[in-house]
Amino acid sequence: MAARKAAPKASAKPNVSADELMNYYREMLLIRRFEEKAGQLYGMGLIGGFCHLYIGQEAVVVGLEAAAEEGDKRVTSYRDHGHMLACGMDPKGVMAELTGREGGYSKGKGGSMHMFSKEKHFYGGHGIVAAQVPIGAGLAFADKYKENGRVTFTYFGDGAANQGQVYETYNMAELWDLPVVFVIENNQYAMGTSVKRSTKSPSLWERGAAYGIPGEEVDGMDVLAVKEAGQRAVEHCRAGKGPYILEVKTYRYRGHSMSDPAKYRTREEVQKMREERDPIENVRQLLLTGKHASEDDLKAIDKEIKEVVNEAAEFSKESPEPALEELWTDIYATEVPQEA
Ligand SMILES: Cc1ncc(C[n+]2csc(CCOP(=O)(O)OP(=O)(O)O)c2C)c(N)n1
Ligand SMILES: [Mg+2]
Repeated sequence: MAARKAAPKASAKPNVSADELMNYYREMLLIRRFEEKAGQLYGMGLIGGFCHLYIGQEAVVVGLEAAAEEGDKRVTSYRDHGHMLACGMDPKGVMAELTGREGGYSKGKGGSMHMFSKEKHFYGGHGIVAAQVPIGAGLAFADKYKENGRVTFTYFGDGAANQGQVYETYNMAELWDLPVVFVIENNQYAMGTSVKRSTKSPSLWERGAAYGIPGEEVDGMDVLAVKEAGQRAVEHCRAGKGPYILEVKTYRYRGHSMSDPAKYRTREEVQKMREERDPIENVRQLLLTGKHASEDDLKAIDKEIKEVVNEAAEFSKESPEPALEELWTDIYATEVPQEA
């Protein structure tokens, strides 16, 4: 099947209810405030190891989660806090994992890059660039085998898109018509290498054509455009037509991880994105101009969300470090989990 051209962008006056807009606003703001707090805790020495913030990319996961149904799965890279919050994982459990505490999703043994939730069908959190891509196809294979109608969202970056295992996965996923949405979060940089320096062909989604996988480019700073594209992708997968690729054009405001020399782009470039394209500010403007909320309403929401995040930070400080015996648990699976 031939890949098709990018879909038109969402209209300026979107056909969306006030409640829906408000939900997107809250969900994106929760990710932003959570990540700001994680950055602070890192600065205070409370988070060890690596920590990759998602600030700027919030519309990607929030838009795609709006296209997901109960039971759909997701798997992603190390830049994973936003994905966990957007699929409904508890901010307390995520923050406590970041600080390496017993109350964390991996009992404090996994840290920022290695968290999982069977309940929310979140399969990690993977530190090896692109390793999650074949895992995503494997999850989709299981669903196809079980004929349960579920779809797997497999997220990876523009840097990961140059890894060989992505293309082995594309081939098998299309060959077996697996229900997997490949989401390329193109934030324009790998660690410090811009897409322009690493990639000859400017369009990453079009590579799917070589394998017969359709796809499209999406404006990742526009949550409504992401949701619409997500719905097209999910519909394709659920209809049994195999995988679909979404190349979501986004931007990260912070460094690659907490140590980043920031020499590969200008401050002005980052500032321009923040001022002109911020995904949360875009929805804020839609809420205000549509008279769905007042400045005061939005301030109250921000306050509420900051409280949720502060509680998560408190919980993560109070939760004890895992006991030494925990070193010997959760290493091997002794039985295959049975899941619907
Ligand atoms: C196989 C492998 N090679 C290199 C690294 C080091 N590394 C970690 S993140 C990264 C950049 C990946 O960039 P991208 O896929 O665009 O994701 P982003 O960080 O922008 O979300 C690299 C090279 C790694 N973790 N794994
Ligand atoms: Mg990138």
